[in-house]
This record gives sequence, structure tokens and C-alpha cells, in this order.
Amino acid sequence: MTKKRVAIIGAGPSGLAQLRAFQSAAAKGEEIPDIVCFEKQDNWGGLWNYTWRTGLDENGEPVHCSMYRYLWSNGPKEGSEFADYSFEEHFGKQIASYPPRAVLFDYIEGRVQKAGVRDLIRFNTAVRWVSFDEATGQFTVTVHDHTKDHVYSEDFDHVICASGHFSTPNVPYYEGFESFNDRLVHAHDFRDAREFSGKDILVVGSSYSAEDIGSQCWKYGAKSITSCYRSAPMGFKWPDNWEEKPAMEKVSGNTVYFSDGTTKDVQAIILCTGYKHFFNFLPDDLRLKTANRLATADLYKGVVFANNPKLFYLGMQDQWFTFNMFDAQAWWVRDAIMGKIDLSGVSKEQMLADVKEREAREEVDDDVKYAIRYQADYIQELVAETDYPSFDIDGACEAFFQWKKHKAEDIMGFRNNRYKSVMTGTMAPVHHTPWKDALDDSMAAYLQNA
Ligand code: FAD
Ligand code: NA7
Repeated sequence: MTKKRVAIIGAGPSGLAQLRAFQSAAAKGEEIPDIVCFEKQDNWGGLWNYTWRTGLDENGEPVHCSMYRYLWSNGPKEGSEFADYSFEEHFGKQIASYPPRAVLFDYIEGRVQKAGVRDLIRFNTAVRWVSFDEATGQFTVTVHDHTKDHVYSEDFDHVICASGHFSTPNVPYYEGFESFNDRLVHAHDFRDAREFSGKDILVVGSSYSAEDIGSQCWKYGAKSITSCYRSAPMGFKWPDNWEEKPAMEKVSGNTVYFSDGTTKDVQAIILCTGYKHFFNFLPDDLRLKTANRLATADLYKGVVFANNPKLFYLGMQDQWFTFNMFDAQAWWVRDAIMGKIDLSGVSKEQMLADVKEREAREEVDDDVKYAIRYQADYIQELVAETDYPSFDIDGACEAFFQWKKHKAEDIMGFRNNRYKSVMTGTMAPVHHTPWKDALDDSMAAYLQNA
């Protein structure tokens, strides 16, 4: 019998989790399918693969990276640690709880270097189109190899879409944008906070990007920060030069008008207005259409596309947990593809009923703790069905609960806290420098002993 062929789209944390999942089965002597991972960038790491570029990349592809210089983890690393590869294993010691981007990139890379899966990835190769042939039961994946400038197609039994969903910006229009005289940019294209030092800036939105980009600009010397919300304020105890306002209504020249009748003159508007699930390489019948929420539409068990169960999606949920959730999903998808989990008896109706149940359960309560617990339960559910190492997920929830409390206490100081690893039981050290004073975010600086 010929081996199954599996295409993975994207070598970010989700795609890499999938590669590691298959490799771990192979290491136990199991026969795994032929795997090809297509990655449009020239390196792995997904969003964590930082670039100074914005707009189009060197190949003319939309730049994937939405991360910025000086980005530090916005949640405790103890909530997202890999169960099969701890921070201590990677760094040879326990490290502080909110690592900068470069440190987390190194950690993500360390596990897949150890697994030896790089040869399975075709870099600089953008997926252009995927189609499914009912007669053969196969997908045809058409890609553009930018290194050779060659477009070609190959057939696969399964496709796993791990292309991320925080790269295509949601960019609203407000009256007066076209005549604003200074910098008007979406968070996706924000890179270096020093650009805004000495300036009055407006961040639009009230979620993670607004909070963190505003905080970065504050840290690197913005004169004032104004943030404005559409639904609800972030409500933190902001520093004196940070003011929170209700919705922006319009802009005239450099003056921004808010719904409470007040105005503010600013030299920069940063739109922290979120991202779209965007898959321009998928036809209507294979394309996931979902809001950014914990219970994604149309995905049985959060990963199987109900309209075509040979197609899987990873990491499409809004995320409290990240790396270990992608792992739980990747191990489960591996087992579904290898027949260890049997999907043949699950009808489309049953799959959609599963989705409905998840949606209804998510909607029971909009409390943050409930949402964290909800995603933890989801991870636990998947982990219980595979050989992914089980871990103390209640302990990981506890780190998130503490994190929320620490943010409420001191939004510019929450990263100075520490938490216990649920993988190794070790308490993280206190970082040697308070976040607001740590202007050098290099790995060498972060890993220095106190
Ligand atoms: P991505 O990281 O987006 O990777 C997707 C990959 O698919 C990319 O490499 C991309 O190049 C590739 N790809 C896309 N389209 C194609 C195509 N057509 N052909 C070939 N390849 C393609 N998480 C945390 O745990 N901690 C944090 O502090 C944190 N901070 C964040 C800050 C920002 C600004 C953002 C946007 C996200 C943050 N996240 C954070 C969440 C982040 O989503 C995950 O950590 C993680 O990167 C998601 O992994 P992924 O593989 O699903 O997607
Ligand atoms: P989110 O979490 O999706 O939040 C988007 C924010 O943008 C949210 O506050 C929205 O308000 C607001 N928004 C969206 N559209 C508009 C318009 N038209 N006008 C005003 N405000 C708007 O995205 P983030 O970028 O913050 O976070 C994404 C990931 O990046 C996250 O996982 C982090 O780890 C980093 P709403 O509340 O819906 O009214």
C-alpha cells in the first residue's frame, strides 16, 4: 500500500507542533505518512520570525510578521510551555516568566532542531491554491517556489492548514483618515516604538495590541498615549500620561473627535483593531469562515473541517493558551490521520453538533476565568485522547489567573512577576530588571544572571 501524503501549510508554532507530533510517533517506531510542510518565509517560527519589513516581503508576498521590536511575552510563559520540552531543558536553567520575542523564538526553534524536522519544510514556498477532487479523494496543492521561481502542484491525502490568523489586518475607515498629516498605521505594520518617542499618540482598540503597543510607546518615551474603545475600556490603572476615551468618531487634520464630545491632537494613530481569518489559497468549500473566538465555526474538536474531514486546521481559536494547545491539536490530528482516532463513523451532522455544543458552552459566561478554564478543558480533552504528555493544566490556569490579577494591580509592572512551571515544578526567578527599565530586549541581556 502506498503511504499517505500529508501537506502542512505554514511552519509557525502550529505547523512545527504538527511536524514534532509526527516525528515523535516515528521515534517510537510507528510508520508515519510522507509529510511536506510549505512555508512562504525563508525561516520557521511564524509570527515569532521577526522582520523589519512591512507591506510586501522580498518575494512580493504579504509580510506575515505582526510582531514588533521589543515585544515581550504578553502572558506568562508558564501557561504555554511545551509538555515535552521544558524551558529548563532548553536553556539549562529556569528563566524569568515574560521572555522577549527572541528568547521565545529560540525556545520554539530548540525543540524542532532537536527533533530534526527541518528537511521536511520547503521554505520560500507560498501555497497559492488548494483544490479537492471528490473522485480521487485527493487534494491538489499548488505552490510558488520563490527560490527557483517555479510554480508546481502535488497531490495529498490530507491538508493541515496552519497558516495563522493574526497577519491580515482588520483596517476600519474613519472620516478624515485620508487627510491626516502624520503617521497612520495598523498594528500589523508597527515595528519600533522609538519612532513615537516625544509624540502624542492614539491607539484605537481595547484588546491586547492596544494595551501592549501603547505600553511599548510609553516605555520608549511617547509624550502621551490616548486609547479609545468601541465597546468597553481596558480599565487598567494607567500612568498619568495615558488617557482612555470612548469611540473615535472622525479625524480632521491632526484632531481626533471622540463620542463624548472631547478632542485630542495627535501625531500618530495606531489602529489596534485586530485581524481577519484570511485564506486566499482556499476555495469556498474548503475555507474556514469564523470569528476570532474560542469555539471556532465548523471545526469538529476544534480541528477537523466538518465540510471535508480530510482537511484540518490548527490554531484557529482565539488564544489564551498557545504552544501547548497547538501541540494538543497536532497530536490529535496526527492520530486522526494515522487512524488511531477513527473519524469514519462521525457524520457531518455529529461534527456540526459538536461545534454547536462548544459554541453554546463558550457563550454561557463572559467571565475571563471561565474563558481560560474553557480553553484548558479543551486542551485536556484532546490530550486525554493521545500520547501527548499530560500536564497539570489546572496549575497553568492558575498562572493565567495570577497574571490577570497582576495586570489589574500594575499594568506597567505585571511582567516583573514570576510563576511556577507546571512541567518541572520550578519557580521562575525574578527578572533582573523591571520591564519598564529593560530597554535592551536581546536574548543575551534577558538571560544574564541577576
Ligand atoms: P503563525 O505564527 O502566524 O504562523 C503561520 C505560518 O504560516 C507563518 O510562518 C506563515 O509564513 C505561514 N504561511 C501563511 N500563509 C502561507 C501560505 N499561503 N503559504 C505558505 N506558508 C504560509 N502567543 C504567545 O504565546 N505569547 C505571546 O506573547 C504572544 N504575543 C503575540 C503578539 C502578537 C502581536 C501576535 C499577533 C500574536 C501573539 N501571540 C502570542 C499569539 C500567536 O498567534 C502564537 O504564539 C503563534 O505564533 C501562532 O502560531 P501559528 O503557527 O498558528 O501561526
Ligand atoms: P483583538 O483581540 O481581536 O481585538 C481587536 C480590538 O479592535 C477590539 O478591542 C475591537 O473592539 C477593536 N476593533 C475592531 N474593529 C474596530 C473598529 N472598526 N473600530 C474600533 N475598534 C475596533 O486583536 P488584537 O490585535 O488586540 O490581538 C490579537 C492577538 O495579537 C492576540 O492574540 C495577542 O496575543 C496579540 P471590540 O472589543 O470588538 O469592540
